[in-house]
Amino acid sequence: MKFYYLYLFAIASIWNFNLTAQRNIQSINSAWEFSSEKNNKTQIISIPHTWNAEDAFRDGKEYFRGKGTYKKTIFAPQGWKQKRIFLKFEGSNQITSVFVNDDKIGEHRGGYTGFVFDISEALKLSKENEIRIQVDNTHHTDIPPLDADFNFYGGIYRDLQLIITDEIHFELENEATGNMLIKTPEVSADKALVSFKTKIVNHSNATKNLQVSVDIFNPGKQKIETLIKKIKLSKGETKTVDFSSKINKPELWSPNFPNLYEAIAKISEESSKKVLDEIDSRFGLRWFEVSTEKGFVLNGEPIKLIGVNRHQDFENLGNALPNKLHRSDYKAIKEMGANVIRTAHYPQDPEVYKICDELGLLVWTEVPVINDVTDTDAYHEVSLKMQREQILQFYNHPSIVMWGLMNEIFIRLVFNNKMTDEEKEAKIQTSVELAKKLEQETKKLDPARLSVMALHENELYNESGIADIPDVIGWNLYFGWYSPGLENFGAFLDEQYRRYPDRPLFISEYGPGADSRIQTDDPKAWDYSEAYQLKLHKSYLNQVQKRNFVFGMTAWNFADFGSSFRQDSRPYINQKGLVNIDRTKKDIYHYYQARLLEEPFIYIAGKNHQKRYPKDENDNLIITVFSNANEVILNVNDTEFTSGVEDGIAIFKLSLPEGNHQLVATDGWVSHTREIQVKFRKNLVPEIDDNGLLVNVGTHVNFTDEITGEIWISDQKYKEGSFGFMGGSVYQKSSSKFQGTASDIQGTENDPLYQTMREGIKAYNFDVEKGKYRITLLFAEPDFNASEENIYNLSEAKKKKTTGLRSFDVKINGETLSKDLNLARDYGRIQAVEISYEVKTENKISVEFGENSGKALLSGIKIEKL
Ligand code: GCB
Repeated sequence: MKFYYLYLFAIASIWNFNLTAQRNIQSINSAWEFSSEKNNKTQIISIPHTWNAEDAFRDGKEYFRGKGTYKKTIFAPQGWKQKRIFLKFEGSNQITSVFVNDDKIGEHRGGYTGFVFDISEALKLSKENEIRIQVDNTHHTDIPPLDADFNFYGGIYRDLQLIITDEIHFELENEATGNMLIKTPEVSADKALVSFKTKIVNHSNATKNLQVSVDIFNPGKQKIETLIKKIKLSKGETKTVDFSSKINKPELWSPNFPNLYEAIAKISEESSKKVLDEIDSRFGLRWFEVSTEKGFVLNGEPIKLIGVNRHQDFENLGNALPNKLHRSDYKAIKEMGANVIRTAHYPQDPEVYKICDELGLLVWTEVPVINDVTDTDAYHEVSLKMQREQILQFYNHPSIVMWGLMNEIFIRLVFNNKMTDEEKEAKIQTSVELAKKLEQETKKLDPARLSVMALHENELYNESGIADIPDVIGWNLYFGWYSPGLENFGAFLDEQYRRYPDRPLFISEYGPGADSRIQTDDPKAWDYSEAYQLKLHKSYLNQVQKRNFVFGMTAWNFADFGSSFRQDSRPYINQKGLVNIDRTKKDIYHYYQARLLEEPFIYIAGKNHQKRYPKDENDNLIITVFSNANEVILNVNDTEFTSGVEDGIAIFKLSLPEGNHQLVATDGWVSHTREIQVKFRKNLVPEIDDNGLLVNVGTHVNFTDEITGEIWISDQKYKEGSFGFMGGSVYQKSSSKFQGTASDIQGTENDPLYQTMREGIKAYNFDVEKGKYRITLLFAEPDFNASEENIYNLSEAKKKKTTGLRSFDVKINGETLSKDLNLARDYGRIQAVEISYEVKTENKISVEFGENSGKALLSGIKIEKL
């Protein structure tokens, strides 16, 4: 037994020796005691962590913004005596203060970049030390973002590391957090000039003779050069050590060939050659330019940039994601065929830039200066610091081609009718000033990449001169959504080009909200159907493809994301994603594959539209196939149909009998299969059973209840022998939005079912046969202007006036079953109300609505045979 212990000890010391030769980087994510101002009961949590993963989706705007405290003790061994100990944060939102044994070590402002604290002096050796980290995500007028359409989840939401170095080490404490800067001032197919800048620190008590070296490895991992310098470093001194190298016939980096070189820098004792510290970084060699004539040109080849924005949050996790999920998002983006991404409105996890380098995705990354600016030196300073941190920390990534300065900085101002003209002018001035400073800082640190700014559709950006500041402009354009007319998109671009012929343009955002539960073959703006999402994206892609002066586009957004004040068809979620917040794919994701992938691709749209309800055998149903071939064959129950493909879409209009059908689409190379079920509307009433017939009243879309799997089919007008409404009109809060009301309907997950309705309805009829039935009526009182403050609902369309309370009677086959039903009074506004009645009939059911005051309304009706 004794021998065994000795043996272990021997292994441990050898291992220790190896570790102490270089820096020791450990994650320190596990088992923190967490409490907050809101809930001071201590919980044990692991980092990445946010305290808003649930309440931002439950409490909306009221999600908790305040202070949270993380605590743990660490034992500092005597062996750390001649070491330096650092805490490295990859990101923590948004003011982070670190205390060791109650000594405040420092504070960092800003939630999206990394930072490092040196805790060496505060640690007590051979003792337990308390590390206390206080994080505060309270709204702060001096820290961007001030306001935005995403959640500001609080907490240490990215990895945390403990780094133990020798007393002589590469500097970690500054804004670059220890990154060696690798610049490529000149790259061509023949040669690349590369420079390496490191900073070394001597924390010991003596002057040291050191050797600093950089080993360069090619993409095949072979060492191609070692650069060496001898440096004398006095005690307490920090020195910059630069190297440069020329690489002949470089293996260039591009989306198709993401070749990565690697540099490993070491500090060694000059005499013994003992390695004291080591850092490494990958880098890539590429060059690019952009112009209105040629668009974006990478390594001499024009390349249209097409991709997505990506927010960093996820279902049930908020922003606290393991790296694996960052990776899987970017893999899915690459598999979609994208070649560019925009990191939405802020720098993302360091893992993100690594994976973009590896996969070959070009990157626009920006600081969270969004919607509004505070006119204080402190606000300007934090913004500039964020940009410095972003650039210095991510400098070496060849994927990054654009540094974003700000997003839609005038949007608050334009929609603010409480500000005076002078106040607005002052706001414009401070925004322009800040943009200039950010541009200057960006160019000072990195003259080689493009600076960019995202604008919303407003002339003020041109008038104020702010659009002239960066190298290129990104327009966030929502024609066909917030502004009317898909075709107005191209017209807007042409007008900009006519006025600013030398200004390369990028479409930094576009897209409508879409909900996988909502399906139709007759899409309309704001119906949240997947079909409308397809219509809009197809139109934008076509319009951009035609225009060289538009060098790229990024759809808004890769995934649905949390936005606490939103009241779309899923409350508190912005639904413009190509995939859902849980990353299940919407049809549109596959459409991009058909448009962008080079290898054969085929996909039958309608994963969530498998049950179809044509009127009868003469009514065609539409099967949409996405493909990048010229022609597609669709096999339906062993009969073949052929269709040409236009803009990635083949449309088949089929009249199929009732029942299940297997569809197999192929282009001769690849194939895709889908099952669909057909049921004629004309048979719904005659064949009604205990599963019932469910109608989504007041709308042209079908809605699937995700919990029960039931489909509420689109509404229809009553005709003898069938079913449908009589009288009234579709309720729309805004005339251009086929959405009903945008309010979050209380007491249900099926918001869209209740949001759309028929107002002034006189009756709903079913020509059933004799029997006993249950009739269920769904209602919601919509007259509550909950969403009118939503600045993102930019449409000028006038909102309907509140019509006040309403009261009506419900009669079934002449018998009054609910008298004086007053939804607001009896149940509350925007509340899901469901009332069922059991009735017997000889041959017909007629549900009549007798208005006492105001207009009757109905959101849904279900009839079951008992
Ligand atoms: C925008 C904003 C973005 C929003 C988006 C939307 O223009 O830049 O942050 O999320 O519109 O969906 O309204």
